[in-house]
Amino acid sequence: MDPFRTPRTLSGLLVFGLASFLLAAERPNVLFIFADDQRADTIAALGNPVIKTPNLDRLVARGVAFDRAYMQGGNNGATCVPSRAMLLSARPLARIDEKLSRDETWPHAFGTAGYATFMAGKWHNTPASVGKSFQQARSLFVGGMTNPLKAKINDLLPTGKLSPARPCPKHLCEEATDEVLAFLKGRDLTKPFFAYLAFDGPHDPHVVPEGFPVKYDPATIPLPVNFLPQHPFNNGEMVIRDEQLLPWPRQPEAIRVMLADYYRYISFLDLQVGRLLDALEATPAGRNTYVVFAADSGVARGSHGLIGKQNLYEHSLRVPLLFTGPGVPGARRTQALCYTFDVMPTLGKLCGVSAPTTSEGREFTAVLTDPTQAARPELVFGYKRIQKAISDGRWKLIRYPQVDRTQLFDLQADPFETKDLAGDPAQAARLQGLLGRLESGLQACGDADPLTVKTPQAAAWTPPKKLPQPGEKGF
Ligand SMILES: [Ca+2]
Repeated sequence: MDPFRTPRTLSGLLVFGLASFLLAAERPNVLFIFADDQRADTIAALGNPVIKTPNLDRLVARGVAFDRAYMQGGNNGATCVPSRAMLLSARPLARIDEKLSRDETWPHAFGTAGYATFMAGKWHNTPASVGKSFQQARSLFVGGMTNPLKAKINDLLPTGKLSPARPCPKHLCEEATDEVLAFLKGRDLTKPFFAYLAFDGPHDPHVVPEGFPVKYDPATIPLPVNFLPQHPFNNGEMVIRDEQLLPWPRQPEAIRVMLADYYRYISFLDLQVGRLLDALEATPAGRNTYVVFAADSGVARGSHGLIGKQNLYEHSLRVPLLFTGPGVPGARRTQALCYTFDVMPTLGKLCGVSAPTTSEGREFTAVLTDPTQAARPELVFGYKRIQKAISDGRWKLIRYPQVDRTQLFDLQADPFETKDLAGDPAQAARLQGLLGRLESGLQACGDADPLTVKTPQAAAWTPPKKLPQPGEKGF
Protein backbone atom coordinates (compact mmCIF):
# COMPACT_ATOMS: atom_id res chain seq x y z
CA MET A 1 0.00 0.00 0.00
CA ASP A 2 1.26 3.47 -0.86
CA PRO A 3 1.89 5.09 2.51
CA PHE A 4 0.96 8.50 1.13
CA ARG A 5 -2.47 7.30 0.11
CA THR A 6 -4.35 7.53 3.32
CA PRO A 7 -7.74 5.97 4.06
CA ARG A 8 -9.38 9.38 4.01
CA THR A 9 -12.03 8.34 1.50
CA LEU A 10 -13.02 5.57 3.86
CA SER A 11 -13.48 7.86 6.81
CA GLY A 12 -17.24 7.47 6.61
CA LEU A 13 -16.83 3.88 7.69
CA LEU A 14 -15.46 5.02 11.02
CA VAL A 15 -18.93 5.01 12.51
CA PHE A 16 -19.13 1.25 12.24
CA GLY A 17 -17.74 -0.65 15.20
CA LEU A 18 -15.44 -3.34 13.86
CA ALA A 19 -14.54 -1.39 10.75
CA SER A 20 -13.69 1.49 12.99
CA PHE A 21 -11.32 -0.63 15.03
CA LEU A 22 -9.58 -2.16 12.00
CA LEU A 23 -9.24 1.15 10.20
CA ALA A 24 -8.09 2.99 13.28
CA ALA A 25 -5.46 0.33 13.82
CA GLU A 26 -4.03 1.09 10.39
CA ARG A 27 -4.01 4.84 10.57
CA PRO A 28 -0.57 6.25 11.29
CA ASN A 29 0.26 7.97 14.56
CA VAL A 30 2.10 11.23 15.05
CA LEU A 31 4.70 12.18 17.61
CA PHE A 32 5.70 15.80 17.10
CA ILE A 33 8.62 17.13 19.16
CA PHE A 34 9.15 20.89 19.24
CA ALA A 35 12.29 22.49 20.64
CA ASP A 36 12.51 26.12 21.76
CA ASP A 37 15.22 28.31 20.17
CA GLN A 38 17.27 25.47 18.68
CA ARG A 39 19.48 26.45 15.77
CA ALA A 40 19.43 24.20 12.71
CA ASP A 41 23.21 23.71 12.93
CA THR A 42 23.13 21.93 16.30
CA ILE A 43 22.78 18.34 15.13
CA ALA A 44 25.88 16.13 14.93
CA ALA A 45 24.71 14.00 12.00
CA LEU A 46 24.00 17.14 9.97
CA GLY A 47 27.56 18.38 10.31
CA ASN A 48 28.13 19.96 13.72
CA PRO A 49 31.57 18.56 14.69
CA VAL A 50 31.30 19.32 18.41
CA ILE A 51 27.81 18.60 19.68
CA LYS A 52 26.65 15.13 20.71
CA THR A 53 23.10 14.33 19.59
CA PRO A 54 22.96 10.55 19.10
CA ASN A 55 19.17 10.40 19.20
CA LEU A 56 18.52 13.26 16.81
CA ASP A 57 21.10 11.47 14.68
CA ARG A 58 18.85 8.38 14.80
CA LEU A 59 16.07 10.49 13.32
CA VAL A 60 18.43 11.83 10.65
CA ALA A 61 19.39 8.25 9.75
CA ARG A 62 15.82 7.09 9.37
CA GLY A 63 14.21 10.08 7.71
CA VAL A 64 14.43 13.23 5.63
CA ALA A 65 16.29 16.21 7.11
CA PHE A 66 15.24 19.61 5.79
CA ASP A 67 18.16 22.01 5.37
CA ARG A 68 15.84 24.86 4.43
CA ALA A 69 12.94 24.83 6.90
CA TYR A 70 12.10 28.25 8.33
CA MET A 71 9.87 30.00 10.79
CA GLN A 72 8.39 33.11 9.21
CA GLY A 73 9.29 35.66 11.89
CA GLY A 74 7.67 37.47 14.76
CA ASN A 75 5.48 40.39 15.67
CA ASN A 76 7.07 40.90 19.08
CA GLY A 77 10.26 39.94 20.88
CA ALA A 78 8.75 36.74 22.29
CA THR A 79 8.79 34.97 18.92
CA CYS A 80 7.87 31.70 20.66
CA VAL A 81 4.25 32.86 20.71
CA PRO A 82 3.64 33.64 17.03
CA SER A 83 5.81 30.71 16.00
CA ARG A 84 3.59 28.26 17.87
CA ALA A 85 0.45 29.92 16.57
CA MET A 86 1.79 29.62 13.01
CA LEU A 87 2.69 25.96 13.53
CA LEU A 88 -0.55 24.84 15.11
CA SER A 89 -2.96 26.83 12.94
CA ALA A 90 -0.84 26.64 9.76
CA ARG A 91 -1.31 30.33 9.07
CA PRO A 92 1.23 32.97 8.04
CA LEU A 93 2.52 35.47 10.58
CA ALA A 94 0.28 38.37 9.63
CA ARG A 95 -2.87 36.25 9.80
CA ILE A 96 -2.42 34.30 13.03
CA ASP A 97 -4.52 34.64 16.11
CA GLU A 98 -1.78 34.54 18.74
CA LYS A 99 -4.22 33.41 21.40
CA LEU A 100 -5.31 30.48 19.22
CA SER A 101 -8.83 31.07 20.41
CA ARG A 102 -10.26 32.02 17.01
CA ASP A 103 -8.45 29.88 14.47
CA GLU A 104 -9.14 26.19 14.41
CA THR A 105 -5.93 24.29 15.02
CA TRP A 106 -4.53 21.15 13.46
CA PRO A 107 -4.48 19.19 16.74
CA HIS A 108 -8.19 19.93 17.00
CA ALA A 109 -8.65 18.63 13.45
CA PHE A 110 -6.79 15.42 14.33
CA GLY A 111 -9.08 14.98 17.33
CA THR A 112 -12.17 15.50 15.19
CA ALA A 113 -10.85 12.89 12.75
CA GLY A 114 -10.74 10.24 15.47
CA TYR A 115 -7.25 10.70 16.86
CA ALA A 116 -6.45 10.66 20.56
CA THR A 117 -4.66 13.99 21.00
CA PHE A 118 -2.25 14.79 23.79
CA MET A 119 0.29 17.44 24.64
CA ALA A 120 2.87 18.12 27.32
CA GLY A 121 5.34 20.93 27.89
CA LYS A 122 5.39 24.53 26.77
CA TRP A 123 2.11 26.13 25.79
CA HIS A 124 2.44 29.80 25.06
CA ASN A 125 -0.83 30.86 23.48
CA THR A 126 -3.06 31.67 26.48
CA PRO A 127 -4.19 29.00 28.96
CA ALA A 128 -7.78 29.24 27.80
CA SER A 129 -6.99 27.83 24.37
CA VAL A 130 -5.24 24.55 25.31
CA GLY A 131 -8.50 22.67 25.57
CA LYS A 132 -9.62 23.94 22.18
CA SER A 133 -6.69 22.13 20.59
CA PHE A 134 -6.04 19.01 22.68
CA GLN A 135 -8.22 16.39 24.34
CA GLN A 136 -5.63 15.76 27.03
CA ALA A 137 -2.71 17.87 28.22
CA ARG A 138 -0.35 17.35 31.14
CA SER A 139 2.47 19.24 32.78
CA LEU A 140 1.91 22.37 30.76
CA PHE A 141 4.17 25.32 31.21
CA VAL A 142 2.13 28.39 30.31
CA GLY A 143 4.48 31.08 31.62
CA GLY A 144 6.85 33.13 29.52
CA MET A 145 10.26 32.12 30.74
CA THR A 146 11.59 30.16 33.67
CA ASN A 147 14.38 28.21 35.21
CA PRO A 148 13.34 24.73 33.96
CA LEU A 149 14.25 23.23 37.34
CA LYS A 150 11.87 25.58 39.16
CA ALA A 151 8.88 25.71 36.82
CA LYS A 152 5.23 25.84 37.80
CA ILE A 153 3.05 23.58 35.68
CA ASN A 154 -0.64 22.93 35.06
CA ASP A 155 -2.78 20.10 33.71
CA LEU A 156 -5.83 20.32 31.47
CA LEU A 157 -8.97 19.46 33.42
CA PRO A 158 -12.01 17.74 31.86
CA THR A 159 -13.77 21.11 32.11
CA GLY A 160 -11.35 22.53 29.54
CA LYS A 161 -9.77 24.78 32.16
CA LEU A 162 -6.32 24.38 33.65
CA SER A 163 -5.69 23.00 37.12
CA PRO A 164 -4.03 25.27 39.69
CA ALA A 165 -0.27 25.50 39.15
CA ARG A 166 1.89 22.90 40.86
CA PRO A 167 5.68 22.80 41.20
CA CYS A 168 7.37 20.76 38.47
CA PRO A 169 8.98 17.80 40.24
CA LYS A 170 11.99 17.62 37.92
CA HIS A 171 13.50 19.39 34.92
CA LEU A 172 10.60 20.67 32.85
CA CYS A 173 11.74 18.90 29.67
CA GLU A 174 12.21 15.59 31.48
CA GLU A 175 8.81 15.95 33.15
CA ALA A 176 7.07 16.65 29.84
CA THR A 177 8.80 13.64 28.27
CA ASP A 178 7.64 11.46 31.19
CA GLU A 179 4.08 12.60 30.52
CA VAL A 180 4.26 11.63 26.85
CA LEU A 181 5.69 8.23 27.81
CA ALA A 182 2.84 7.73 30.28
CA PHE A 183 0.33 8.72 27.60
CA LEU A 184 1.82 6.24 25.12
CA LYS A 185 1.68 3.49 27.72
CA GLY A 186 -1.88 4.11 28.84
CA ARG A 187 -3.49 5.21 25.60
CA ASP A 188 -6.63 3.83 23.98
CA LEU A 189 -5.27 1.29 21.49
CA THR A 190 -8.37 1.48 19.29
CA LYS A 191 -7.43 5.00 18.23
CA PRO A 192 -4.39 6.41 16.47
CA PHE A 193 -2.63 9.12 18.45
CA PHE A 194 -1.35 12.63 17.86
CA ALA A 195 1.13 13.50 20.60
CA TYR A 196 2.79 16.91 20.81
CA LEU A 197 5.77 17.45 23.08
CA ALA A 198 7.00 21.02 23.38
CA PHE A 199 10.31 21.37 25.19
CA ASP A 200 11.00 24.61 27.00
CA GLY A 201 14.62 24.32 25.88
CA PRO A 202 17.26 25.00 24.77
CA HIS A 203 15.84 28.48 25.45
CA ASP A 204 17.90 30.34 28.03
CA PRO A 205 18.55 30.00 30.92
CA HIS A 206 20.65 27.02 29.80
CA VAL A 207 20.01 24.88 32.85
CA VAL A 208 20.20 21.08 33.01
CA PRO A 209 20.01 18.81 36.06
CA GLU A 210 23.17 18.73 38.12
CA GLY A 211 25.08 15.59 37.30
CA PHE A 212 24.00 15.37 33.66
CA PRO A 213 27.22 13.86 32.37
CA VAL A 214 27.56 15.50 28.96
CA LYS A 215 29.68 18.66 29.16
CA TYR A 216 31.49 20.79 26.61
CA ASP A 217 34.77 22.56 27.12
CA PRO A 218 34.24 26.14 25.89
CA ALA A 219 37.80 26.15 24.52
CA THR A 220 36.85 23.41 22.03
CA ILE A 221 33.76 25.21 20.69
CA PRO A 222 34.37 27.07 17.43
CA LEU A 223 33.01 30.60 17.29
CA PRO A 224 30.24 31.06 14.74
CA VAL A 225 31.76 31.75 11.30
CA ASN A 226 29.79 35.01 11.26
CA PHE A 227 30.70 36.06 14.81
CA LEU A 228 30.98 39.82 15.31
CA PRO A 229 31.56 41.84 18.49
CA GLN A 230 28.59 44.02 17.60
CA HIS A 231 25.92 44.18 14.90
CA PRO A 232 27.19 46.68 12.28
CA PHE A 233 24.10 48.90 12.35
CA ASN A 234 20.89 49.51 14.24
CA ASN A 235 18.48 46.72 13.25
CA GLY A 236 15.75 48.24 15.40
CA GLU A 237 16.04 45.66 18.17
CA MET A 238 19.52 46.13 19.62
CA VAL A 239 18.78 46.23 23.35
CA ILE A 240 15.86 43.86 23.72
CA ARG A 241 16.10 41.45 26.63
CA ASP A 242 17.82 38.67 24.64
CA GLU A 243 20.53 41.07 23.45
CA GLN A 244 21.27 42.03 27.05
CA LEU A 245 22.28 38.48 27.96
CA LEU A 246 25.88 39.49 27.19
CA PRO A 247 27.51 42.95 27.14
CA TRP A 248 29.01 44.74 24.14
CA PRO A 249 31.39 44.23 22.53
CA ARG A 250 30.64 40.49 22.53
CA GLN A 251 33.69 38.64 23.80
CA PRO A 252 34.68 35.42 22.01
CA GLU A 253 35.27 33.68 25.35
CA ALA A 254 31.82 34.62 26.64
CA ILE A 255 30.20 33.36 23.43
CA ARG A 256 32.07 30.06 23.73
CA VAL A 257 30.90 29.63 27.31
CA MET A 258 27.33 30.40 26.25
CA LEU A 259 27.51 27.92 23.38
CA ALA A 260 28.97 25.22 25.66
CA ASP A 261 25.97 25.57 27.98
CA TYR A 262 23.58 25.75 25.02
CA TYR A 263 25.02 22.57 23.48
CA ARG A 264 24.83 20.79 26.82
CA TYR A 265 21.17 21.66 27.07
CA ILE A 266 20.57 20.31 23.54
CA SER A 267 22.33 17.07 24.50
CA PHE A 268 20.01 16.83 27.49
CA LEU A 269 17.00 17.24 25.21
CA ASP A 270 18.50 14.65 22.88
CA LEU A 271 18.49 12.20 25.77
CA GLN A 272 14.73 12.80 26.19
CA VAL A 273 14.20 12.21 22.47
CA GLY A 274 16.04 8.91 22.88
CA ARG A 275 13.73 7.82 25.69
CA LEU A 276 10.75 8.44 23.42
CA LEU A 277 12.25 6.63 20.45
CA ASP A 278 13.16 3.63 22.61
CA ALA A 279 9.62 3.43 23.99
CA LEU A 280 8.06 3.70 20.54
CA GLU A 281 10.37 1.10 19.04
CA ALA A 282 9.35 -1.35 21.74
CA THR A 283 5.74 -1.33 20.52
CA PRO A 284 4.14 -2.25 17.18
CA ALA A 285 2.96 1.38 16.91
CA GLY A 286 6.57 2.41 16.40
CA ARG A 287 6.49 1.19 12.80
CA ASN A 288 3.38 3.21 12.05
CA THR A 289 4.28 6.53 13.65
CA TYR A 290 5.53 9.73 12.05
CA VAL A 291 8.11 11.14 14.42
CA VAL A 292 8.86 14.74 13.53
CA PHE A 293 11.35 17.00 15.25
CA ALA A 294 11.45 20.77 14.73
CA ALA A 295 12.04 24.01 16.63
CA ASP A 296 10.11 27.25 16.97
CA SER A 297 13.12 29.34 15.88
CA GLY A 298 16.87 29.42 15.77
CA VAL A 299 18.87 31.99 17.72
CA ALA A 300 21.99 34.09 17.17
CA ARG A 301 24.33 33.20 20.06
CA GLY A 302 27.09 35.48 18.78
CA SER A 303 26.37 35.36 15.05
CA HIS A 304 26.38 38.87 13.53
CA GLY A 305 27.04 40.34 16.98
CA LEU A 306 23.57 39.28 18.13
CA ILE A 307 22.45 36.92 20.89
CA GLY A 308 18.69 36.50 20.41
CA LYS A 309 16.31 35.62 17.59
CA GLN A 310 14.81 39.05 16.93
CA ASN A 311 16.42 39.26 13.49
CA LEU A 312 16.00 37.72 10.03
CA TYR A 313 19.38 36.08 9.53
CA GLU A 314 19.52 32.39 8.69
CA HIS A 315 20.75 31.43 12.16
CA SER A 316 17.56 32.81 13.69
CA LEU A 317 14.96 31.81 11.07
CA ARG A 318 16.22 28.43 9.97
CA VAL A 319 15.10 25.55 12.16
CA PRO A 320 15.87 21.85 12.35
CA LEU A 321 13.18 19.72 10.70
CA LEU A 322 13.59 15.95 10.82
CA PHE A 323 10.73 13.99 9.30
CA THR A 324 10.50 10.22 9.79
CA GLY A 325 7.78 7.62 9.48
CA PRO A 326 6.20 4.94 7.32
CA GLY A 327 7.30 5.31 3.71
CA VAL A 328 9.73 8.18 4.38
CA PRO A 329 13.17 7.30 2.97
CA GLY A 330 16.09 7.21 5.42
CA ALA A 331 19.26 9.28 5.59
CA ARG A 332 18.17 11.85 3.03
CA ARG A 333 18.59 15.62 3.08
CA THR A 334 16.50 18.04 1.12
CA GLN A 335 16.99 21.65 0.05
CA ALA A 336 13.25 22.14 -0.42
CA LEU A 337 12.10 25.47 1.02
CA CYS A 338 9.27 25.31 3.52
CA TYR A 339 7.80 27.13 6.49
CA THR A 340 7.15 25.49 9.84
CA PHE A 341 3.48 26.21 9.14
CA ASP A 342 3.63 23.70 6.28
CA VAL A 343 4.40 20.81 8.64
CA MET A 344 0.93 20.19 10.08
CA PRO A 345 -0.79 20.22 6.65
CA THR A 346 1.78 17.63 5.59
CA LEU A 347 1.01 15.44 8.58
CA GLY A 348 -2.68 15.94 7.90
CA LYS A 349 -2.26 14.72 4.34
CA LEU A 350 -0.29 11.68 5.50
CA CYS A 351 -2.89 10.80 8.12
CA GLY A 352 -6.03 11.52 6.10
CA VAL A 353 -7.04 14.43 8.32
CA SER A 354 -8.90 17.27 6.61
CA ALA A 355 -7.45 20.75 6.96
CA PRO A 356 -9.16 23.23 9.28
CA THR A 357 -10.92 25.90 7.23
CA THR A 358 -8.42 28.55 8.38
CA SER A 359 -5.30 26.50 7.49
CA GLU A 360 -3.12 28.03 4.76
CA GLY A 361 0.10 26.00 4.89
CA ARG A 362 1.08 23.83 1.95
CA GLU A 363 1.65 20.12 2.34
CA PHE A 364 5.02 18.86 1.11
CA THR A 365 4.49 15.09 0.99
CA ALA A 366 6.06 15.05 -2.49
CA VAL A 367 9.39 16.02 -0.90
CA LEU A 368 9.13 13.10 1.50
CA THR A 369 8.68 10.71 -1.42
CA ASP A 370 11.46 12.36 -3.42
CA PRO A 371 13.73 14.73 -1.42
CA THR A 372 15.02 16.30 -4.65
CA GLN A 373 11.58 17.86 -5.24
CA ALA A 374 11.07 21.57 -4.58
CA ALA A 375 8.47 22.74 -2.10
CA ARG A 376 7.97 26.54 -2.11
CA PRO A 377 9.74 28.69 -4.74
CA GLU A 378 10.51 31.48 -2.28
CA LEU A 379 9.84 32.53 1.28
CA VAL A 380 9.14 35.90 2.88
CA PHE A 381 9.83 36.84 6.47
CA GLY A 382 9.07 39.66 8.85
CA TYR A 383 9.99 40.89 12.29
CA LYS A 384 7.65 43.61 13.57
CA ARG A 385 7.67 46.61 11.21
CA ILE A 386 11.42 46.92 11.38
CA GLN A 387 12.78 43.95 9.39
CA LYS A 388 11.43 42.20 6.29
CA ALA A 389 13.13 39.63 4.07
CA ILE A 390 12.79 37.35 1.07
CA SER A 391 14.77 34.29 0.00
CA ASP A 392 14.55 32.09 -3.06
CA GLY A 393 17.03 29.66 -1.53
CA ARG A 394 20.03 31.27 -3.19
CA TRP A 395 19.41 35.02 -3.06
CA LYS A 396 18.29 36.64 0.14
CA LEU A 397 17.37 40.26 0.71
CA ILE A 398 16.77 41.80 4.13
CA ARG A 399 15.14 45.22 4.35
CA TYR A 400 15.27 47.51 7.41
CA PRO A 401 12.74 50.29 6.64
CA GLN A 402 13.33 52.32 9.83
CA VAL A 403 17.01 52.90 8.98
CA ASP A 404 16.61 52.59 5.20
CA ARG A 405 19.10 49.74 4.95
CA THR A 406 19.02 46.75 2.61
CA GLN A 407 21.24 43.69 2.66
CA LEU A 408 21.67 41.24 -0.21
CA PHE A 409 23.33 37.87 0.28
CA ASP A 410 24.22 35.05 -2.10
CA LEU A 411 23.48 32.12 0.19
CA GLN A 412 25.10 29.70 -2.21
CA ALA A 413 28.50 31.41 -2.06
CA ASP A 414 27.99 32.91 1.38
CA PRO A 415 25.70 30.76 3.56
CA PHE A 416 26.68 32.69 6.69
CA GLU A 417 25.56 36.06 5.28
CA THR A 418 28.88 37.81 5.75
CA LYS A 419 29.21 39.62 2.39
CA ASP A 420 26.49 42.19 1.82
CA LEU A 421 26.16 42.70 -1.94
CA ALA A 422 23.47 45.40 -1.76
CA GLY A 423 25.94 48.13 -2.79
CA ASP A 424 27.35 46.16 -5.72
CA PRO A 425 26.24 47.89 -8.97
CA ALA A 426 26.28 44.49 -10.72
CA GLN A 427 23.46 43.39 -8.38
CA ALA A 428 21.26 46.48 -8.80
CA ALA A 429 18.68 44.81 -11.04
CA ARG A 430 18.51 41.73 -8.84
CA LEU A 431 18.06 43.90 -5.77
CA GLN A 432 15.18 45.81 -7.35
CA GLY A 433 13.56 42.57 -8.48
CA LEU A 434 13.78 41.07 -5.01
CA LEU A 435 12.38 44.24 -3.42
CA GLY A 436 9.35 44.00 -5.68
CA ARG A 437 8.85 40.33 -4.90
CA LEU A 438 9.30 41.04 -1.21
CA GLU A 439 6.49 43.57 -1.30
CA SER A 440 4.11 41.32 -3.24
CA GLY A 441 5.09 38.24 -1.25
CA LEU A 442 4.41 39.96 2.06
CA GLN A 443 1.10 41.30 0.81
CA ALA A 444 0.07 37.81 -0.26
CA CYS A 445 0.70 36.76 3.35
CA GLY A 446 -1.38 39.63 4.72
CA ASP A 447 1.55 41.86 5.66
CA ALA A 448 1.05 45.40 4.32
CA ASP A 449 3.79 47.10 6.38
CA PRO A 450 5.69 49.68 4.30
CA LEU A 451 9.21 48.89 3.12
CA THR A 452 10.19 52.55 3.31
CA VAL A 453 9.51 55.26 5.88
CA LYS A 454 9.34 59.01 5.43
CA THR A 455 12.09 59.95 7.87
CA PRO A 456 14.54 57.10 8.41
CA GLN A 457 16.59 57.04 11.60
CA ALA A 458 20.40 57.00 11.58
CA ALA A 459 21.72 53.48 11.11
CA ALA A 460 24.79 54.02 13.29
CA TRP A 461 24.55 52.51 16.74
CA THR A 462 26.58 52.46 19.92
CA PRO A 463 25.52 50.63 23.09
CA PRO A 464 23.56 53.02 25.33
CA LYS A 465 24.90 53.83 28.79
CA LYS A 466 21.56 53.01 30.35
CA LEU A 467 19.80 49.93 29.06
CA PRO A 468 16.04 49.36 29.21
CA GLN A 469 15.07 47.26 32.21
CA PRO A 470 12.34 44.59 32.50
CA GLY A 471 8.98 46.29 32.04
CA GLU A 472 10.47 49.28 30.22
CA LYS A 473 10.00 50.09 26.54
CA GLY A 474 12.55 48.32 24.34
CA PHE A 475 13.43 45.56 26.83
CA1 LIG B 1 11.39 30.19 21.10
